[in-house]
Amino acid sequence: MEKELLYPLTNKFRFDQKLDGLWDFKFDEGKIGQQEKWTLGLPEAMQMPVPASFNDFFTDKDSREYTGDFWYAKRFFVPESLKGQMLGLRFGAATHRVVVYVNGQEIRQHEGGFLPFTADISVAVKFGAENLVVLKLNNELHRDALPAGDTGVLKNGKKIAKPFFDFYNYSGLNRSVHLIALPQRRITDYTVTTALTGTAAEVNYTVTTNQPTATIVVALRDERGVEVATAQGEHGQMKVAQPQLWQVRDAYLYTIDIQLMDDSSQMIDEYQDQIGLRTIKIKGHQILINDQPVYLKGFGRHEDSIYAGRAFDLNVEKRDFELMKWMGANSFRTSHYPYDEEVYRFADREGFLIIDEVPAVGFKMAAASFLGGLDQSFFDGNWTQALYKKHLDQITDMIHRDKNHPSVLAWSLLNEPDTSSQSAVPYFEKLFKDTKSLDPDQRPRTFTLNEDDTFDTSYCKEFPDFYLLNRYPGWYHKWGYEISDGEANLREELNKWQASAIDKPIVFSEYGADTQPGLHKLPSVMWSEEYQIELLQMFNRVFDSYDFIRGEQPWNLADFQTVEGNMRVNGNKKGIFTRDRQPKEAAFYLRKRWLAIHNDFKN
Ligand code: CKX
Repeated sequence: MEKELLYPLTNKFRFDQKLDGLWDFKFDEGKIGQQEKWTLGLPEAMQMPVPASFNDFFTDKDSREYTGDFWYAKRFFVPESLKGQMLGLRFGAATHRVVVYVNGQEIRQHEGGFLPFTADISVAVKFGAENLVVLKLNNELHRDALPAGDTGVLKNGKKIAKPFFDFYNYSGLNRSVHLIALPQRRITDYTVTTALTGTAAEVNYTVTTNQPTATIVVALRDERGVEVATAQGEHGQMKVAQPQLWQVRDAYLYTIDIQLMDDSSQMIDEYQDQIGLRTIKIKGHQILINDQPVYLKGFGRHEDSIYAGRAFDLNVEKRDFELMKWMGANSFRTSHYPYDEEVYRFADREGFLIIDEVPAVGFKMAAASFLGGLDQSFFDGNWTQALYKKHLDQITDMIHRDKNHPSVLAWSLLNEPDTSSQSAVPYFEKLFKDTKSLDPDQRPRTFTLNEDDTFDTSYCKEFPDFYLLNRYPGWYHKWGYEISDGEANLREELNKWQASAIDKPIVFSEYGADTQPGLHKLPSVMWSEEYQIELLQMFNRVFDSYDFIRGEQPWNLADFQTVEGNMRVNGNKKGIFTRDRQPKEAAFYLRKRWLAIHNDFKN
């Protein structure tokens, strides 16, 4: 059960109940919890909402910045009627590592704060009775963990998170916790891929179960509920004549219904999901969806909002989708970690393309310069072996979790790693080799190239199937009145890509200017609303001059929280929208551009 990541649902065979709400919560600065038997309940606990990051609720800084161990606990009732089922607790995310105890018994450990995991609690659970789940979390940052950073200690003994990345280390149970019950004999996973043949679509599927002798029956139904294809067996193909394809911003979803039958043809499990029929290819410098070229317009985003930090909030998500639709966007990157599963379900429904990113961020010592600069190659460090294992684990889980979403266009395996030294090459060689066959849909794999990793300096240009460039002329260099030199330098680099033998698309996955909403200046000055527009105009001029640029995703959809620093005024202000999701002037400019650019722009 612990490797199963199917999204929970309730039906005749399966049970899903969210345990969201108020949980007990306690910091454990002195690391006394274990010894004082907090595994049996938290003494004098405070109340903490779940899902939420704990940080921004507090009014004192020691609590907000707390780094170390902290505990959550909740009592929950397990009905007698679930007896005989496999009982589990499924955590959407726990930052960054956790030990799970049920009724005092240790059940499992997990590391990785942005992906779900299930604890099989069958051995400890009491039926028809109240149970207690206690969690010991830890939010420290390390160089051999994702996302990468250090944990420092102040002279007063308090720990401090020192991220090598530019988003706040929001911590806690940021996503829902589910109590699930599954049949003992069950479907454990499924995969679908699509091939297009003339006017038909072939849906190739694989179903895995823990019952090798059971019969698997699969059906596909259209949006009216009409059955369009069926098949039997653990692998197979369903042919859909005249399919309604999943198209960018024009989604169509079929329901896949998987049934498991025992020897006497009795149904023993059923799983249903929504899938889209579409293909993805990279051909020359084109990104093709259903063999049609698509130009990406969208954003780098964050899961970030006031009060609850990095918590998944359906309301914020709904607003973000409405904003993206209003802007004329068709895509986004889950910078810099896999998002809550509901995000992908939204995107499936709305026809958005997702570049799905693993939290391999901060793999660059210079990124620590936000905090004081450590100039050595990240991949020369003695931590890379331990890190690699966690990195591969998290890519594996991300692909396992998200592989059936029609919205997922590509896998971003790292953000802004240091690739301008030879020592990165073995790590990348291994990473791209080990991840090659993880996705049955063989989606393109990529990573973002930071400013310092240019056409001339990056040693890892051979690896991605297409390129994501993060570039900041006009902001981090050649800023203000010098922006014209920034444009010239950018063109110089792009001319080199163009003149090279490389024939792959480039998507600009980050560029932007921090902007204080309401600050106006004529002529413009950095931080003003006018300057943000001028910077976007400069980039757009450049994008429109090169055919191989096949997408633009400015940084960021909305302002977001970061660590404190002399480069940040209460967070990163490169949002096209404010943190409370209202437009800056740039939104109106960009909207006009994007509404005039169709999905097939440049073809
Ligand atoms: N790229 C020079 C990664 C993002 C940051 C963005 C920024 C950087 C820029 C790297 O996570 O927020 O500084 O605005």
